[in-house]
Amino acid sequence: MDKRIMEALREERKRQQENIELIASENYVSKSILELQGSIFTNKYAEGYPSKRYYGGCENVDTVENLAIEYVTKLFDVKYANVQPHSGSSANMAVYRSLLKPKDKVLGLNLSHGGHLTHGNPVNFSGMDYEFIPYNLNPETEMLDYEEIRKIAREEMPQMIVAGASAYSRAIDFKKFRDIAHEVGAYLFVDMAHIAGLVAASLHENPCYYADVVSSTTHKTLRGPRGGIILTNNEEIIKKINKTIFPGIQGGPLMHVIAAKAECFYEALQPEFKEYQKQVIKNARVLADTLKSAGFHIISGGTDNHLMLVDVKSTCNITGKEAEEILDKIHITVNKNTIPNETESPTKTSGIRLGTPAMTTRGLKEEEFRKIGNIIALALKNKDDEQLLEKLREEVLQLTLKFPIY
Ligand code: DSN
Repeated sequence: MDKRIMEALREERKRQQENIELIASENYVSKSILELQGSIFTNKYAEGYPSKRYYGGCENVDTVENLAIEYVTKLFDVKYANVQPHSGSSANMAVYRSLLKPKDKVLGLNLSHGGHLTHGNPVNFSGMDYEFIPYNLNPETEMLDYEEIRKIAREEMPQMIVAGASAYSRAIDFKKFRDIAHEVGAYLFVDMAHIAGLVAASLHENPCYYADVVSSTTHKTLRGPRGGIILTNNEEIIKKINKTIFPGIQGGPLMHVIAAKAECFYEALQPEFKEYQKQVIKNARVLADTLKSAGFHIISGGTDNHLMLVDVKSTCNITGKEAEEILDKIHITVNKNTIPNETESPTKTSGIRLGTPAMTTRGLKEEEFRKIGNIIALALKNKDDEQLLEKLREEVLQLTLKFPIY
């Protein structure tokens, strides 16, 4: 292997081992998933779908794609699945292109209120190709306001309503979304990327029971390889989705990733996965409570899922960017994040987003997360005390040493 690439790999292994990883969308995959993603399935071209390929020699990749479909439809109790999207963004693009015409009207959660770029942000293809109308969180509760969404839907009469978020810490009521969509004759599309693992473990309402179509990534709470999926109970919709994914927007599927997705869905069907997800939620509650006790404002007052959004500006008078950098110094990895009614630019922000899936995989429980909350609070409140930061850095290294990554 090239020496410089090998060196980067070595350094990344060291970073992942030594750091407390709190990015809510990251996780550590199993050794089996790592092995499959790095396997010889990467050598194979397989344009098309199982038994309908444009290349010979597809008998083994057909097996893994069929297994991925079998396991994922069982996991989410849904009839049809496309497991080929290379990412969440390409899954979402396929959904829009299958069900909408350019310039159709769509409702989506505002990015700075917890939405995602592909839910209609003006700098993203979704905001350019369709007329997205953003909805916001309620200014008082900092939670989704279903009456307000209904009001906007009635005024705008969109062709589609998108539900789902990247930085929203509360349970989402998909039934309410479905009722609103029905009322105005719109498709309901749920992007469950962040909460897919919780849904798989029956710890969050399953959007497949309510939405016309559901997309997800496979690498967040679901703890699989990086990639996307699309699910639906509607035969006409899956036919359109399949055509849009291939030959519409993608060529050859990444068969090594699909093999790893199959393993991910298999792992998520095991009883241990539910125990893992229960611990993810318990750990998030402890972390949020610890930070609240230290005086931090948690957006919406707490969390029902795997993440929380912390307003660092109102407590410590620092930006999210500064908070990210301070925590980086002591080996805690987080991401700056806009908060509702943001006053800073997206490159600075007033908040940070924290999630528990990755460190829960490493075996951390409530006691460790209480400790992490206290370390974060001390570091952010004493950002210029180099001696204290050094002591906290040592504490983090001692903690991560006890929980090896592989
Ligand atoms: N960028 C991802 C996240 O961190 O939530 C969403 O795609």
